Amino acid sequence: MREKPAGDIPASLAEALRAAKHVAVLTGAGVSAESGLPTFRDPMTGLWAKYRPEDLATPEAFERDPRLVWEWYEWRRGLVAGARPNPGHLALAEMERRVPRLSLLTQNVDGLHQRAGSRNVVELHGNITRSKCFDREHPAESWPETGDVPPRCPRCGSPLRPDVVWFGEALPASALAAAWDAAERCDLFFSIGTSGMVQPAASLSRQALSRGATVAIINPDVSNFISRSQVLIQGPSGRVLPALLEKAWPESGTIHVE
Ligand code: BV8
Repeated sequence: MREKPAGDIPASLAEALRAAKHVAVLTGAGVSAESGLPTFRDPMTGLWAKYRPEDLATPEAFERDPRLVWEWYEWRRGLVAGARPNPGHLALAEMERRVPRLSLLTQNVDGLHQRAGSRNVVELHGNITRSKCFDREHPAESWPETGDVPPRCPRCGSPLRPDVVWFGEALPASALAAAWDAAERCDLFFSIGTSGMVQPAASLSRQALSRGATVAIINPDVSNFISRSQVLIQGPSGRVLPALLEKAWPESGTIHVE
């Protein structure tokens, strides 16, 4: 296991980034932690303290109590609206501008990568700021305020839900195909801010490794990534990623990601 404290970026990784033809990056909730958004590992607080995300983020939970699930997402949408991209998001957008090709595969549903300027973003689990109806998946950008909670689909009247992938639901086929393709073709794969617990996203780094890519893990907690074949960098992505860019492109001076 090659564990590196934050800020101590292996020169070999910086060189691999400079030389990379196709970089794939898998991000998880940890990348948005420094934007103030709770991760799934964080205990839920306040009104939601007695619930576990995996118990609310399911079609069964919505069918059982649509109001509760809709209100949980409304609370989260409020947090997302008040959040801003952090230096980790901005560094990934800068990285995309510096390498020939970068595929950003995110498990996050907060849209902060796009707001940071990343362009080639694959949303594996959807996006919390979009809504659709439960029965027919009609996209809904606006709806009449009738007092219904959840509101009703303007086209078919079925209850609206967030446009995210719940546990037990299939990922969007095009997103999953793009993610597998990136994992197979990339020469450098980063897994950043994810506990690697949720499938099928968690299998992408193994796929990259099996195809001979260099795999680097960036996480303050690298304990469950014991592996001889991965580069482990222990630290918060908001600090490690800007340091990595500065090490890879020192000639560019301080890369401003504030
Ligand atoms: C599927 C959207 C099949 C919703 C999410 C039984 C039945 C069905 C399926 C299953 C089953 N058993 C298992 C499964 C598979 C299941 C699964 O993996 N379950 C887990 C719990 C075992 N997967 C699924 O159900 C998937 N679908 O399998 O479909 C299928 C096929 C055909 C037809 C029908 C079905 C769907 C999974 C997607 C679920 N939706 N999100 C919402 O957001 O509300 S998942 C959600 O949780 C997130 O998107 C994310 O992916 C996941 C949490 O993971 P992380 O992002 O890693 O976050 P986490 O909190 O875990 O970790 C944070 C990390 O950050 C930590 O490591 C921490 O150390 C680090 N960190 C903290 N601070 C920082 C940091 N890192 C860097 N910097 C910092 N500052």
